[in-house]
Amino acid sequence: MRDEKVSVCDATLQMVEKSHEEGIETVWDRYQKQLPQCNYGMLGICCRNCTMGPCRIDPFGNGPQTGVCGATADVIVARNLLTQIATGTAAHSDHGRALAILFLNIVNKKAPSFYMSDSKKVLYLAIEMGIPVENRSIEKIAVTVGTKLLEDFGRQNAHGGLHFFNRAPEKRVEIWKRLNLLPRGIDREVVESMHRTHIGVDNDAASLLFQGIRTALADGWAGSMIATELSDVIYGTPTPVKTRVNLGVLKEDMVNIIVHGHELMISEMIVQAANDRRLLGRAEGVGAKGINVCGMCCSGIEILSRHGVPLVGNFLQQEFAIITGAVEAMVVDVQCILPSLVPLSKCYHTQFITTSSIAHFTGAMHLEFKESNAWETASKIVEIAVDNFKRRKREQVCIPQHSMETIGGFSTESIIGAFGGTLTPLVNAIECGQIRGIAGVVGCNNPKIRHDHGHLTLVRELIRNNILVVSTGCNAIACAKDGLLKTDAAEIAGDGLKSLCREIGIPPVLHMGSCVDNSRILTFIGALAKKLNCDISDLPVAGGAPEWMSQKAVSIATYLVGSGVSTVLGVVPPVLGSANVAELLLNKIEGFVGAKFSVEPDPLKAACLMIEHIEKKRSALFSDLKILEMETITSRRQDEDELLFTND
Ligand code: NFS
Repeated sequence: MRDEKVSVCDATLQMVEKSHEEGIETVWDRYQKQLPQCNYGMLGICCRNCTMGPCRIDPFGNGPQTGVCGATADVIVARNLLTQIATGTAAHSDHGRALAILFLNIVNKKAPSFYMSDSKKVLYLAIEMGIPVENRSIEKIAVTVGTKLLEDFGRQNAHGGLHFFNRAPEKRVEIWKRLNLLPRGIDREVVESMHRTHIGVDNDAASLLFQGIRTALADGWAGSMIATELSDVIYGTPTPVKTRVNLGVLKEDMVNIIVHGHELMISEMIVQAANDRRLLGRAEGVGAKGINVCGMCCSGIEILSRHGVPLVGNFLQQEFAIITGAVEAMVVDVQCILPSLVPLSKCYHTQFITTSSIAHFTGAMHLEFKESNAWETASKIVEIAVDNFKRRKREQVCIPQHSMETIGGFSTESIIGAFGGTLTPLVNAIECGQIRGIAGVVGCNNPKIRHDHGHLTLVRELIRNNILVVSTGCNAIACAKDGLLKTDAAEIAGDGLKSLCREIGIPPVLHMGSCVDNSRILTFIGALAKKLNCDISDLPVAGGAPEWMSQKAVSIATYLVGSGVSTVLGVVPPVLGSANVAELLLNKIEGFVGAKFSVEPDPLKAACLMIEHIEKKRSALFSDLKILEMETITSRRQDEDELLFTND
């Protein structure tokens, strides 16, 4: 029997059924086995930072109210949250550092398989960073750009300034300066956060939380932004591109290779190797009609945005791709890769291959990817996948016939380009009430929430209420599978947004890339605030993360709030064990940074919160504006859980 409760995605449900028939354990089975989950952990009031513990606080006030060292619930909760933010920032920023090093190696001719795809962007970056460009070769300019961006990781004080913070409007920078929130260097903030969480260092919840904001800002406006900008320079700045999404992009008669994770170096090279004549000939030799490279999660988004490579699915679909029985190789790098994929692959013929020096999985084949051996390693991986086609167990193969056409590739540049090279039409559309404003909806899947239901319910309600949605990461994949990233999805938008989409020729939900590319959203709203000569917190914008789960998501939500964007979370973060921390995050913080967190597991109610916030900001920003009626909840449609379009 199909367990409809776990997902709204038909392809996924079909594979859940297959997993049950074949006796395969997946993420939802493991989640059930964990229930009931530890309440101390959920409230954030357990500490195992030192070996006087582990300690826990009694939330009912009957037992201990401090750890052995004397740390209160406030300190323990804030310290745990800071650790999550530092981890998320480290993950995004290490990705950025890898790209900065690769970029310098490319311009210094030490990475022979790579080249600069967008040298115009190098020039723009140089001008933006105040680097002289007159009478200098692009190579020399590029070396200075790369060196200066790499320096942002090791910078020791805020006075030198991290390079992209000037993309924020002056009013925002003033707030950061006043609150001492300007990060000094990316690595410095992560290290200092870890230092502060050591036993007996920072024992004040507010102090810990403000360090969390400063660290997260170093992620959004520096580590992630460097990653995005240099990905564009090396691999090309995305422009709108059509492709297909969902498990149905796997091909029964071809060698299927999935690239999964977050970095581009390996996935780009595998895409190239899969077009190599020798390897195509080899595929023919084993009876395959070709080599089908597909993406998963953010690696998939990166190659989708740049080359239109089909995408298999989002975070909770990674196991089900293997369960189709049709995947010859699952090639992974870093982040969001379930360790369960190793034993799962062994139940099928799939070769699970790890490629990163920092991400080893016990029992996996490891082929380390380096700049110096990129082409050789990619070719070897494709060769292994091709040869593995012969081992495919035909009786195990079942590919759901669900895939959806989608449009990706909306970089900040291409969105502004779509509006004719200026933000004026967008501002006019908001001022005259054609649309209310903009929502950034982002984040993961989480087995605590019905797969994709939070994403789709929230996004549909927003566009129905004339809010343009920009989306990244696993939210964008959910929207893509549902057809919301096609231009004809404007049909279910409110009349104003529908007419704007038709005029401009865009979908009502714009796919801005991977999670690291949330920095594109920051760049975009920074430019919008400058255009309107206001702070980001004055803009009619809001953030939403209905199904978030990772530490990176904690960092993203924190830098959005720290940048002035109020953000609604669909999963309760582990902070409720401290009334003071919860009060600070849900209310008091607004008095400092002009934005706050909200928690609302019901996606329709979350939409209401976002719409009300956006409308409040819009009316404060423009006088004489047309007030738009809300169409939320009361307009809840009977078919809210059905897919918008039938898969074609
Ligand atoms: Ni983002 Fe990409 Fe997805 Fe969540 Fe993971 S894949 S970086 S963290 S799960 S959105």
